[in-house]
Amino acid sequence: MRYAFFISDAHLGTDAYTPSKQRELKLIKLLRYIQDRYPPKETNIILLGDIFDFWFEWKHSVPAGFVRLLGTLADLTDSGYKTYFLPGNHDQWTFGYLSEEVGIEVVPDPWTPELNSKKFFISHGHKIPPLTLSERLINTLFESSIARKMFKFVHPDLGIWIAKKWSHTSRQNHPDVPPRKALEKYEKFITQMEKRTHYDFYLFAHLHYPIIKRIGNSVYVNTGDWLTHFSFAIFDGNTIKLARWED
Ligand SMILES: [Mn+2]
Repeated sequence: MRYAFFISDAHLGTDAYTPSKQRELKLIKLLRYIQDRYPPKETNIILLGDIFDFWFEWKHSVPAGFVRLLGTLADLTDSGYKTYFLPGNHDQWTFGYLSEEVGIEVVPDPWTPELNSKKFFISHGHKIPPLTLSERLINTLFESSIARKMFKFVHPDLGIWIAKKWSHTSRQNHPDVPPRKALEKYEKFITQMEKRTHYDFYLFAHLHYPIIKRIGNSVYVNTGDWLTHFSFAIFDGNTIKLARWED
């Protein structure tokens, strides 16, 4: 496996910034670009979380929309591209639909694969310590299997309405300026981690701010977002670069 593309934080389903449909079509252009130029057997597509502003799978129902993206991803997986989905804090409720229907492999957070003999530490970022008490409570609630079971009993129309209310509040916490404190927190985390285990590349999302920076012998990358930056990271088998989709 030689190439990898890292994409995050499209928050599809919200029309904040650029309308969702426009951003979805732009994302599909990137996926078609990959399909046209990169060989399936050697290319990974890694979705690093919050691709959807809200995703939840009921037993016989999934949120309406995103058919073009899901169809394109299914086409990619059918033609041999390895596609991974690392859930973010907005779309961690996938219980088999994305893997069985779309062919995407759902991976845990953090995920530490080896690609072309390089070691990767990949995380959405919302669980990187230290966390405030409210962050810890919300992470525990969202990961709770009892809460998930209970939410399945909520009618999808009501459930998605509640989720959108929450998501709106949550997005107000994402400023458009460099989130300096959070970036520093991730850097500290990397420095601590490197004392125990070495990873060549640390990939994070969640902050909606693209960044690439050398820390000691590692490279720290934040993929940015598909809301305003339309940024993504490319691993060419050896090094990693940030890029921006322009059109
Ligand atoms: Mn997030």
